[in-house]
Amino acid sequence: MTTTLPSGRQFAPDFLWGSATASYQIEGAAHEDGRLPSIWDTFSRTPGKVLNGDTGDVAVDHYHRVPQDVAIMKKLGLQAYRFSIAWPRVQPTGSGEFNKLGLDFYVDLVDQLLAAGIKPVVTLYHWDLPQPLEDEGGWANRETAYLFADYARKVAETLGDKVFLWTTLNEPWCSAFLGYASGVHAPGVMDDEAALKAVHHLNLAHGLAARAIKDVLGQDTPISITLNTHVTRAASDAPEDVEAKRQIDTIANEVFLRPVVEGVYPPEVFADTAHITDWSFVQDGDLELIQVPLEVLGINYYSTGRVKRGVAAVGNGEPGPDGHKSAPHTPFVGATNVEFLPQPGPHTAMDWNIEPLGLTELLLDLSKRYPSLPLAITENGSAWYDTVVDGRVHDQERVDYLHDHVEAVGQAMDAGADVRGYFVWSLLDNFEWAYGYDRRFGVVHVDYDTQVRTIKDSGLWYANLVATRTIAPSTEITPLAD
Ligand code: GCO
Repeated sequence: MTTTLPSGRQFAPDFLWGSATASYQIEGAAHEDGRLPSIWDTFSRTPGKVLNGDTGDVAVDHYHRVPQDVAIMKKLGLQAYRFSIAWPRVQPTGSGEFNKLGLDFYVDLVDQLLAAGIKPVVTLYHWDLPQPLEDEGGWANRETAYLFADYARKVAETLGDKVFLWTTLNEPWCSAFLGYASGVHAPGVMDDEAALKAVHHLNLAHGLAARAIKDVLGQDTPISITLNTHVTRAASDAPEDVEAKRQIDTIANEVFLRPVVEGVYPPEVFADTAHITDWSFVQDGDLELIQVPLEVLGINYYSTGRVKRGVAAVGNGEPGPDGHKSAPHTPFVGATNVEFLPQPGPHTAMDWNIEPLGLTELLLDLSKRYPSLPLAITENGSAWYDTVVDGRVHDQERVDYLHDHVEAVGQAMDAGADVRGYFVWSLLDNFEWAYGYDRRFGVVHVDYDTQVRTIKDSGLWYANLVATRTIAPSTEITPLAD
């Protein structure tokens, strides 16, 4: 891939540059200092669920390498670092007793970040639900939302106002639909009604946790949520293709956006899913609880989709016509006769297409809908098969990808989008969920045998962007100042 967008753009000094990670993907120490299993510990130990049988037992051993990893962030000049708190490390069973060693780990991490001049951006839930809660139904059980708020309250009491921004949930769409509908993520359930209950209880958890944090730290405490808002286009203007897009937008985006920002569910979702549930699990007053003013809406963006009315590519988990492993159930619950089409153009190692201007389109759509709601790119990046050669990683495709997507953000801002920051996914190569360690997203390479970190060319390029606030050509890799 080469770059398709111009270089040279300069960003304002107050635009925030960071990187993002998640607890289960990087920490390791899965059985240490009181941490108990999450649904991802269980899922990754279930044969056939994760490529090569990989687990997060060790990951990239961040739990034991915080000083080293914070030093790398400082070397890259990062202004902020988005990380998640492992609920089963802080409150091992998900309810009752809290674990001081677990809380202390995050107090220390935050203190080290602040000492390095790096703003801590905390995600309270990035998919590692304590297993005992799943044993009681997990996100399909309303009680989990209340327990999440109790956990959020404790973390807020512990970390206090050292946290720059609180993010309640990361990608509730993945938690609900990959976890409870297609089953390709933990907990691996395939039950459409459970998935829709999970949608609602995750939304409720967001609202209850946001209120708990504000109750502890003050009503002006900055709260956010991170959504992987899908960018899906209709294959044609034919009404049936436009309807296919509408169905995907409803179940992938609107069932989170509308309640969180507007306090309502999209009415279409009730008709789309009437054959699955009557939504009686939504109780009076829930939507008022869910709608809490957001400081910023976090957006994770990677690629785009294209749909037409056709035959949904689901099956028995065997490879589908395009060679992809078809999910036994579609995560797009309620969407009928929607077929995802192969996307043209270059693709990453995740087989995701590369379309930077899809990010521009998304940011402009959201800023037009919600003009007074600031946005932040809380994840953007690409996976490639990187190798270390003579102490360097020449990941040109990743540099090209970052170059174009950062420019795409700038173009949205030129057109009026209020974007406050950009977090590259990811700081370190890490456990990529069902793909295990096979796919590398880091701007820093990790040798999984030795845990040696090597800053990739993409990390050097990103560090120069942060330092100069200017998009250099992707062929210009500037060594770090000593
Ligand atoms: C997500 C998660 C990350 C992933 C990244 C690449 O967006 O799915 O937030 O944990 O690792 O996006 O898939």
